[in-house]
Amino acid sequence: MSLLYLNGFDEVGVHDQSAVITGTPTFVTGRRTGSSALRLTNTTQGWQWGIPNTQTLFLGFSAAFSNSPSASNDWLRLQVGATIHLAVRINTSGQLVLYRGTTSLVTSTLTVPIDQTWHNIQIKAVISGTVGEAVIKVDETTFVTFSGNTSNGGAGAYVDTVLIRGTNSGNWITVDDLVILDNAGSAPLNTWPGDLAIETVVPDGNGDVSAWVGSDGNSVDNYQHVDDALTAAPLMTEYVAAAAGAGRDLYSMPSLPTPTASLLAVQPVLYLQASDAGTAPTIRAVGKQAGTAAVGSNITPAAAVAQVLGPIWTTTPGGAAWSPAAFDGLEVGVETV
Ligand SMILES: [Ca+2]
Ligand SMILES: [Ca+2]
Ligand SMILES: [Ca+2]
Ligand SMILES: [Ca+2]
Repeated sequence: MSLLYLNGFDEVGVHDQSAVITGTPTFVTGRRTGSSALRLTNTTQGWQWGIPNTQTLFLGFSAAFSNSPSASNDWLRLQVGATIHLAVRINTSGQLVLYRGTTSLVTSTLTVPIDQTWHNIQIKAVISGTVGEAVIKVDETTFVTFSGNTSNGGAGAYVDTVLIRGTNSGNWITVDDLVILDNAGSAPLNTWPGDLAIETVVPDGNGDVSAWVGSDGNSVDNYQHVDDALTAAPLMTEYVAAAAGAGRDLYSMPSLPTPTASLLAVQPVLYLQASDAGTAPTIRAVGKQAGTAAVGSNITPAAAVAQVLGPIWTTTPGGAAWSPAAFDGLEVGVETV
């Protein structure tokens, strides 16, 4: 792996089922027009991801801090199970404080503006009892550097859980455009991610194949049932459906909102539900571009509607680097087998 996780927090009210959410975070206007972001307003509100065991980790996101964050509470944790290897706090001056468990390691001299505006934050962590490392950059400037023991209590020398949470009642942290990488694979997705944007787009037309049946009872213009902005439940007033063996349903995708940007990866996001009590068919996400298809791993939909993250495609189905033009030619969809 290289890019382990990404989230643009654009899907208001529905969340990837791999995340553990505590409290009731809210969604607010994100960094870009039409985008949303995650807001955490106290320590009871948290958003936690499980990732593969990772010793060298890069984390990138943008954050905005409101008035008076509490230096008493972690707002970021890198954990193995419930053990906190590294944590970050921020005081009311905007100084970042790096912790190993509850032991303070470094307090930054520089300060993050507590000004409710976006700042890009990047973190490198190497978990080790002897040769560990932690670096925090804010808006590309290094704020914190630490070398030594980053492994709390001798627990596994890796991270399997990333948690972001609020620090203080009523004083929010807002997070957007979050990526988690390791140092495997090839550049640029094996190192500092830089300031990335995660755009959420929906289908804009029919693809090559329309083998599923839409909620209007036919297979004409199926894309119209999967083209709605992901803003509110219920999710299944419009849908496409299929039994086992139906084959593919593919949809064309729009041009990206920022066509001059470099495109690093694409991830399909599915909302799935087994519609009756029988054995649900196996579903796979499909991407097709320039005549070549990439197929994700098997998914068994649950009885309750759930957001399921598809594969992270770091190349086109044909193995080429992504470009905005390549994305414009992509068809995304599903198949049953
Ligand atoms: Ca967003
Ligand atoms: Ca139709
Ligand atoms: Ca629609
Ligand atoms: Ca297109």
